[in-house]
Amino acid sequence: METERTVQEADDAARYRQDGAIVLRGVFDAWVEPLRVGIAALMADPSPLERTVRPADGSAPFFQDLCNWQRIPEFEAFVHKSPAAKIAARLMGSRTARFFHDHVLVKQPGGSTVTPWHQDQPYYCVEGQQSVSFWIPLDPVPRDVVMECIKGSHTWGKGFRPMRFDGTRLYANDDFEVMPDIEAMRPTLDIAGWDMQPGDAIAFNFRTVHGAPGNHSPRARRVFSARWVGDDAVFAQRAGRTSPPFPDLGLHDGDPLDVPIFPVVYRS
Ligand SMILES: O=C(O)CCC(=O)C(=O)O
Repeated sequence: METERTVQEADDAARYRQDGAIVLRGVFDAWVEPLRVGIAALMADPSPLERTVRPADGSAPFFQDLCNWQRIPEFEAFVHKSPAAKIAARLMGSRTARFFHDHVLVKQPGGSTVTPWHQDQPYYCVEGQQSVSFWIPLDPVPRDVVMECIKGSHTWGKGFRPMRFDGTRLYANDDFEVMPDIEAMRPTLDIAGWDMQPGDAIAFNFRTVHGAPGNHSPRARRVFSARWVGDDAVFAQRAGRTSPPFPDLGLHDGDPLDVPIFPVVYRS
């Protein structure tokens, strides 16, 4: 039994490094209820980083908030006590797993907001190959509503221009490439997406190109996303305020991400 699990884990890690996105079934089952409680508390008292998109067509909003793990006890418990850090280290092939930040994304039923195709790394003040986000749904999410990931896109060797979800540029000037028309390229790409149950997770690299449709289902799509980096993570000075912003780190381009706000939670 133990051997079977070890083989499965090694297989997950190999596929993760090859595809840049995999699904993990049931790994956070025990955390579904606590994370639901945490999200309810957050939505009742959002942070200054909250940004809710209200679609022009009057359909339901897309609530987002970031970096709340230090004030929402259920999120803090997830960071320190769930298996996430250990799984992250294994998938990244890293000795350590350092927590980067949490992100809550709630698409209310019927909301038309599409999450545009993007890579996360250019939004962040971090560079490195070893990274993973766990996209953890707290409601059942069918394949036609779920976030999709382009397999292998983390190895394209490209950084795509970060855009705000309202279509404006995140940095006034930057050297990033414009994201190509992924929908037009769809037939030529290997795009992964899964039917998801609460407690499953999509694990994906910060360089993996991903996006999500609007929530045309009759139920909310509550997601808790937990983002981790590995041994090779360094601070990246971007051309403007990153998302999320970390204005007072006192780090320079290329410095290890070694500050208390990004704690090492797992070390093998
Ligand atoms: O949930 C979504 O709509 C998008 C999620 C996403 O872009 C992310 O977690 O990086």
